[in-house]
Parts: sequence; structure tokens; C-alpha cells
Amino acid sequence: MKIKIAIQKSGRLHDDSVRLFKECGIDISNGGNKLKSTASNFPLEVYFLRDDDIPQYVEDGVADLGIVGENVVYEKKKQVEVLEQLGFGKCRLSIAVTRNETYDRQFLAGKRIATSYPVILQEYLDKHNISAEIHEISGSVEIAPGIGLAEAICDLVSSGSTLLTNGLKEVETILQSQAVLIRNQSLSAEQEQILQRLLFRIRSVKQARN
Ligand code: PRT
Ligand code: ZN
Repeated sequence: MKIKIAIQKSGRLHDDSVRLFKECGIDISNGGNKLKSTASNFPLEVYFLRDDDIPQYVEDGVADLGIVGENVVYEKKKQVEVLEQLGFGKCRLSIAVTRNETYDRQFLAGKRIATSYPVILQEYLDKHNISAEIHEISGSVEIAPGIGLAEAICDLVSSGSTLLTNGLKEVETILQSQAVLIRNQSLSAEQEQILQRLLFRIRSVKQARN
């Protein structure tokens, strides 16, 4: 019996996810298989997937566990449980407008906001009773104001340099995010045991880092 975990195939969370296993003393470096890897010294199988697909796979039980950004977990609204914050992949989902705009929250009313996070943004707008038009785009959100597609954007920010380069300024933070461990809601008793062993190691690694 093994536990199956989905991690990002390539991208910002990949290296830190792999490093976490390594620091947990779990060797997943077998062979050249780019889709799947079986740990040599722990009952763990690792699937390499696009981050957007991970919540669905974990809900469906194709993977028992997953490592993905909280931003993706909250956007996808799947039936998965967040077990642990992992301390990497930190960023925030923020609203930004053109640098010389005078801004208060009511500025957004009736405006077009470009984002890859329509679900989280809509919840935020509803919470503040703002009616605005959400334009969902899958990438390069930060160019939307410059090309006349939107008056504001809602996008992930870490250093802030992308906003700066595009003449934008951050005006609201909607969500703080980092990589988290998620789980399927029904695991076998044996898998629960493996999960507890894995969690114990992850928590030890986190503690050692502080
Ligand atoms: O191929 P796949 O679908 O798996 O990857 P992806 O391209 O969708 O995601 P990827 O690898 O870019 O990001 C994976 C996860 O990393 C995100 O879901 C976040 O949880 C986390 N993360 C942390 C970030 C950032 N920091 C980040 N800065 N994700 C994206 N960005 C982008 C942001 O969208 C903007 O374009 O970086 C730019 C801003 O960065 P700064 O430093 O200029 O502010
Ligand atoms: Zn993605």
C-alpha cells in the first residue's frame, strides 16, 4: 500500500516541493520518468501535474494528497481538505490599478477587472457589495489596463516588480497565499497511517527551518 501525492510538474512550486521530500528523507529521484516517481524508501508515489489540475485529482482520489497554492485551492472550490501550510510559494492576490489613479474601493464599481481568479474576486466583490465586470484571462493579466481591456486587475504579486514594470500599483490585498498540503476526504486506514508518518516528517522539517 502506497499513498499518492500530486505535485507541480514544472513551475514555481516544483523545486520546493521536491526539496521538501528530500528534507523529509524521502528519495523520489528514481529514473527519468517525468510523469510519475516511486519513492525508494517510503510508501509514496509522486505524480507530476499542472497545478490547476491538482485539486480535481485529489477530490477524485486519483491522488490522495497534493501540494498546491492556496490561491488555486480557493479558486477551484473542490472537496479537499487543507492539512498544512508549507511555508513556500508565498504570494498575495491583489487588486492593482494604473499608477496615477486615485483609488478607494468604490472606484471598482462598474469597472472592468481582468483576472485569472474570477471565483475569489467575485466573492470579494460580493462581500463589499461592489458590482463590477470580471474579465477572465489566463495569463499576462498585468497588461490588460495598458491595452485598454480593463481599468483594474486582480493578480498574484510577490516582489511587486511586475506591477511596477507595467505602470500599476497594488491597492488591495484579497488573499495571502502559500503552498499547502491537501488531502482527499476518504483515505483507507492504512493510508491514514502513512499520511500521519508523512505529516510528522513535514512538521519536523518545518520546525528545523525556523
Ligand atoms: O504549468 P502550471 O499550470 O503548473 O503552472 P502556472 O504557470 O499556473 O503556475 P506558476 O508556476 O507560475 O505558479 C504556481 C504557484 O506559485 C501559484 O499558483 C502561486 O501559488 C505561487 N506563486 C508565488 C506565484 C507567484 N509567487 C508569482 N509571483 N505565482 C505566480 N506569480 C506571478 C504573478 O502571476 C505575476 O505574473 O509572478 C508575477 C508577479 O511576480 P512579482 O514578483 O513581479 O510580483
Ligand atoms: Zn497553472
